[in-house]
Amino acid sequence: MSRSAASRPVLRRLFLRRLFVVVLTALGLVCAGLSSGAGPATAASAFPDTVVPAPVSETANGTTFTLPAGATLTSDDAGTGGYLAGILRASTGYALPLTVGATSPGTIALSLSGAPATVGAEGYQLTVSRTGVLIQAQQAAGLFHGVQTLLQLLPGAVMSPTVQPGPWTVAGGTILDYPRFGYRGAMLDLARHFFTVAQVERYVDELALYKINYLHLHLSDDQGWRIAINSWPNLAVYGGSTEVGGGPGGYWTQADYSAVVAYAASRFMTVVPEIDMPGHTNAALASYAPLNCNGVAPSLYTGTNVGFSSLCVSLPLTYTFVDQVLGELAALTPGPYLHIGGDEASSTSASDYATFIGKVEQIVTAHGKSVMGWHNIADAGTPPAGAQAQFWDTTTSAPNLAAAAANGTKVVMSPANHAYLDMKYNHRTKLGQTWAGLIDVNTAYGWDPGNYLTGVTGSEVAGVEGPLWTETIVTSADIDYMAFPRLPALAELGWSPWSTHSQTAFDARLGAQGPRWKAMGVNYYHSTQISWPAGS
Ligand code: TNX
Repeated sequence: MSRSAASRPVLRRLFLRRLFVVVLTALGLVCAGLSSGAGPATAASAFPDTVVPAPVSETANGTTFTLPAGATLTSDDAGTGGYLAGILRASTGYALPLTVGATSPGTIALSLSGAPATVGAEGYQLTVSRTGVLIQAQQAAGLFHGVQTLLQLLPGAVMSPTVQPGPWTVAGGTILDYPRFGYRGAMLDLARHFFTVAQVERYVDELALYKINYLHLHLSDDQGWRIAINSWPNLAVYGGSTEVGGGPGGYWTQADYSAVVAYAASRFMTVVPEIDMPGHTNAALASYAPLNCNGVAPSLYTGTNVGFSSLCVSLPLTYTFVDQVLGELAALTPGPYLHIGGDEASSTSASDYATFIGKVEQIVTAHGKSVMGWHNIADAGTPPAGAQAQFWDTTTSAPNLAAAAANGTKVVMSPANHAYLDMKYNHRTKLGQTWAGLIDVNTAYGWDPGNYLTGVTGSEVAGVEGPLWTETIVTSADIDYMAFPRLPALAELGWSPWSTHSQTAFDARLGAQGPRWKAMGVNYYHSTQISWPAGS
């Protein structure tokens, strides 16, 4: 018997075995598809479940793409191309030359043509083939969000600022994605503790990873005034000179503020500045005696009580003050909203409150901006057209807000017992407060912003926002600890269709962020509700 004849049965057996495996695999894929029964999402199980917020639809194609050392980048948007190149060059060590507006696509191509109309202003389509990656969008914001998804499909080490070994492999397939809500915000309180431009830009970079598109800055409160106002210089110089606990405080110049606005814009994030009124105004009242009804300036305040201060509603100077402050802020702010606060005005009578809020709303409108305020502004009647009211309470009903919503006011959802990033995770959490409850990941994720408040329908909801009040928050490490991992939970509620909502699937996707935060040096809370990959 020749050697080849002897090996023939072996070959046949091998062939049959391989055929068997192929058939089984195909059957498995079909069954997975049938059992999930959800159209394009059926192949999602074959895509690694690592993306937060969950995309609208994913279809795996069974191939993989590995970034070669000689890869090139092309982008129709210079800023977003440069952003991606910066991250990839740092961690891969590859040259990754970037061409802006090239006619033929690079290995990774960001293109403003050919995206399906369904992606809208912020969505994108991402296609990973064996040879490259194509992100298509209608607008640059969509390219930026597609880039975030691509980064989350790559190994977590891609977020490292230093060169890592790779390989840089991505599962092949197509993702089609766009947001459920147009407003996906995060708020930082600069008043209780002061934060520098660099600290806020760091937070902006972290928020951008989760497709947050509004940055709300709480710029004034009882304990500090944080933005220079040329017509009222003592506000910043004196009113900004301390903070909770009596530290030195600080303030931003107008150039500082503009730098943050521009930096946020480079991450497709719109700044919403807040001047909280008529309560939460001790720093302003301390800076200018004539703003007080009795003409006497109170002392600066470094405690954490709320509800003791009020602008003087009957004083004409109050409205000159508001007009000049909001006028300067409006001129510095390209975004559509000025946030006028309006919360916890317990030292202002109900009728004074209504008078004051009504006048301030007109001032905002006169400066060409739309009103945003805490939901209490609805107690003063329906705000002007284009307004947004931000729900912050722990109830599920707010009748005046529902009435305003029925009259056209949009609602931003920040229920304190789910969305407040300054609540403790559990009783052992050193930072934070407990008045709205303890909020671990499951509580942060377990609610539906579009179906939460009695009498407020999904179409009346503009979106979500995670406020981070800073009575107990002092450093960037503190910010990280309170925002991560809860902020991504809120970001997913704001972006992903409710049909993708699943605590178990979310927990797995969230766990996949651990190695990214580790690579970036984000000081996140290792919630015991999540199984974090070893070493993260
Ligand atoms: C309530 S909720 C506040 C803030 C505090 C926060 C602390 C709201 C609109 N106002 O003044 O900083 O609680 O959690």
